Amino acid sequence: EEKKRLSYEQKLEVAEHSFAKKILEIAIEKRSNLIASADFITTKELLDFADIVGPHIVALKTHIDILNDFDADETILPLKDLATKHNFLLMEDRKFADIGNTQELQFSYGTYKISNWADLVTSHVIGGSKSLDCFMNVGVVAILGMSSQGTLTDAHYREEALKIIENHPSIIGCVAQNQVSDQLLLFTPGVNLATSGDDKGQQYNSPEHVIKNYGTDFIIVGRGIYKADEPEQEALRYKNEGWKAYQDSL
Ligand code: 5FU
Repeated sequence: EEKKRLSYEQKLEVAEHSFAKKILEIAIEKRSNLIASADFITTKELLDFADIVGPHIVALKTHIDILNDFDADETILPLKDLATKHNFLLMEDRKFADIGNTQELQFSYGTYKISNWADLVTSHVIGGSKSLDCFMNVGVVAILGMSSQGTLTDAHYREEALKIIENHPSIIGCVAQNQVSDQLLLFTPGVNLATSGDDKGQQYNSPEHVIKNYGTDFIIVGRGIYKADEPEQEALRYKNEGWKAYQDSL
């Protein structure tokens, strides 16, 4: 028996965090629950991709530290312009995992100055609740469970992690491969229509599987889209599959 879920409109009514509201509003407006992961090593590829898939996504997920040619003016300024042009959020998948003081430094200083441009950041909660207090003016998406084979995020870890996640005001939701409570937004990576995994431990499910079985709010698709021959067409395919599964599960 598939779980009946809250609609994006219902989640919007109870959402408290401004970035939770923002991503829900974009989902409703675009009729999309798709986040594209843009795991490119050059700025040109990143920007070209963002412009092509931008109309179809609610957020673009980056690993900004894998760019070979990162430059605040050449990378971030045009990326922010594209986010405004196409109305999507910027989600930096930094996966913070340190003490609060260090995370505060990693969030605002160094090469990437994430706090200047990211709307959402991912963070582990392994450092405990107070380690997350440094994330101001950003929506935190906490890592509850990972998609990779052999991950240590087992049931006991997740139970303890949820106590932090459900009680921290900066956390808008979590990354997980399982159902969570209605007040959290659920982001699920490890989504691919063509294959069941890679040779480095990644494990995939279909958009329909995660949305109907876990109640996923936002699917995160990387290689399924950016490695496709026609990324825009493939983005549309995932967007349509994701939206249909969402509507079916209401
Ligand atoms: F937290 C996680 C996780 O549990 N699994 C993931 O795959 C994050 N990810 C990210 O989603 C990962 O770092 C990639 O950026 C992306 C998945 O990419 P793929 O090409 O669709 O496998």
